[in-house]
Amino acid sequence: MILYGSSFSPFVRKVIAFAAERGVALENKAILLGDPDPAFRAASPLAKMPALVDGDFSIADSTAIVTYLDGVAPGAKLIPETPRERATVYWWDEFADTELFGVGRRMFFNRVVAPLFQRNPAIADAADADAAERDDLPRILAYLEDVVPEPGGWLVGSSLSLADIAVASPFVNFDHCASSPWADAYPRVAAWVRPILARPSFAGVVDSETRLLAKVRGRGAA
Ligand SMILES: N[C@@H](CCC(=O)N[C@@H](CS)C(=O)NCC(=O)O)C(=O)O
Repeated sequence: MILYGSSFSPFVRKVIAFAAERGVALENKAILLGDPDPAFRAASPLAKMPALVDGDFSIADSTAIVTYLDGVAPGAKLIPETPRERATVYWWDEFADTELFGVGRRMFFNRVVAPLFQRNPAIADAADADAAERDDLPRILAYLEDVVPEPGGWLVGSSLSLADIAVASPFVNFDHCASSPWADAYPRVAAWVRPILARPSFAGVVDSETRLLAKVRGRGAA
């Protein structure tokens, strides 16, 4: 299977980690935002990453992709079957894709993507990144601080699920670009999310992102 996208996108990283947890081998074809690659465009009608191609089947949207992977891969599922657990997993997935991503996008785009990857500081709105971190991130992290399980616990049920993977993924972007370490102010969130990001399914991809970012920062642009 081919996965189009850059792992710097929390949506793409979510799919990569999910596939690794489910033992699905993906060939990751790195693309840029709005990439003109015809194969990517054919798989992603809205030109958003990620998109997946599996033989003659293609599908875009991270949630649609992980739902497909969970269905086709043998072994224990990461999206539960029971109505309440399944609904709750999708609620967390939506929380990650909207609330966490919404704030993270303003920080990561303006501090990393525009100035460093796109070499276009003119479109980087530093004030908006600061406002997102100062005014909006605390509300979301304070909510999580109240509801995350004890370290070693899971957001839904008694084992790892899509919920944990989806909510953990945007934290990598916060780590890449937050001006003050969020973990100091939200210790329960940190104690829950750190072990998830240390799992092999996340660790490899996070490490390669961190190394690439250090290189790009070292030379001032991509
Ligand atoms: N709901 C989609 C969102 C995907 C998305 O917004 N991806 C961003 C990158 S983080 C993108 O490709 N944006 C390009 C654009 O909006 O043109 C998903 O879960 O995959």
